[in-house]
Amino acid sequence: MATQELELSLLSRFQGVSLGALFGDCLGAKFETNWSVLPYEKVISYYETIKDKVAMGTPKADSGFVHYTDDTCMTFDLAKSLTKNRKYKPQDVAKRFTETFFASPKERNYGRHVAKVFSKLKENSCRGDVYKPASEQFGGSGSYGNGSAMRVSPVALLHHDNIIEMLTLVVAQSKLTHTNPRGINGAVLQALAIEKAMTSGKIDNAKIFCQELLDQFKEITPIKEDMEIFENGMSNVMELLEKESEVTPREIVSKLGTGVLAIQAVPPAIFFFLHSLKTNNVPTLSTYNGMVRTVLYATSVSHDSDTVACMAGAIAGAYYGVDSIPSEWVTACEGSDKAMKLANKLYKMNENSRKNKKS
Ligand code: F2R
Ligand code: MG
Ligand code: MG
Repeated sequence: MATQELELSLLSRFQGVSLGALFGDCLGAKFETNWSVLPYEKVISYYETIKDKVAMGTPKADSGFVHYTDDTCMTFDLAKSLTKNRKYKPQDVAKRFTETFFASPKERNYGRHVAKVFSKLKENSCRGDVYKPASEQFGGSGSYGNGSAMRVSPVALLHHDNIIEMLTLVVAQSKLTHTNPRGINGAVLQALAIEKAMTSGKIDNAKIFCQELLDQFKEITPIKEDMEIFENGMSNVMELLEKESEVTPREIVSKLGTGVLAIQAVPPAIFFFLHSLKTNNVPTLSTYNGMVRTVLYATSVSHDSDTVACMAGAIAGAYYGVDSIPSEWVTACEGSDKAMKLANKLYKMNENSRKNKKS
């Protein structure tokens, strides 16, 4: 990795998280409904076509023509609520989630069951106990889908450098839609992965990064039920990382999942980021930088391509910074201006709280 990548400003990393998540969601969205491993060439061809379209100025790309999905809708809603209110207001987040869902219930491809949460919230005008509808999902066991992990990046940014506050908010915002411990812990692990990538210098050993992340997760997560499932998932990530370039897409899918559940999505996102650190681990992708390798890799191999690429993109953005995202793709993605503005606001808020902590 080039030296400049090790000397990134914190602001570049914040913007990288926000735009990396958006880039992953927008690129992966095209293939989400395929639910199969795709040849790398198919995803590369789509990626290059979009770049060419922007370079040629067609179609008009001012507001973005590659559309985002529920992953970004919910990320924006959460980020907007946190930045506007300057604190977590559950009723306001619930209201934003619900209003955005009902503005386009089909087009953004929300999870099949989470719609019930929004309907119940709407019935009560997002007043009273806004956590109740989520707690009633799946006969009271709550959702363990990947939906609370896919939107968690603003929380990692707001509370960068303050893990306790970060995890308190990760858990609270998860419970608005996902109350099952596996759903919540997916979000905890994703937030910790973003923070670790953001605070890392050059990562020389992917397995050590993974082991340290798992150790921190086990020690610090406030949700102690069903931990083994994530321990197993992360152990499988480490096993695959040991194999270096030999690992096949089919092995990844059978060992890790890459699907709609939190346990099938967060460990794979971490794997795609870590396995892409070395330029030649996936030879077909070796002409691209680390950020692009990560997102193309996650998109090609994942069943839930938009969501795993969104999460992998956020982690990669924390590590490589915003300049690693191709400018044509920033232009092409719907919402890139908004993602940038929200990252800047979260950066300011975080900077202020770090200053206040010191004084
Ligand atoms: N779901 C999609 N895309 C597919 C398009 C669906 C289409 N609208 C359709 O109706 O066919 N994309 C988005 O959903 C994922 C995030 O989902 P989220 O927010 O976690 O939703 P949900 O509904 O809570 O959970 C998803 C599925 O997980 C299974 N599941 C969860 N908890 C369960 C439990 N306790 N017991 C059994 N199953 C459980 C269910 O199959 C849920 O449907 C992202 O991919 C996002 O992009
Ligand atoms: Mg989606
Ligand atoms: Mg998805």
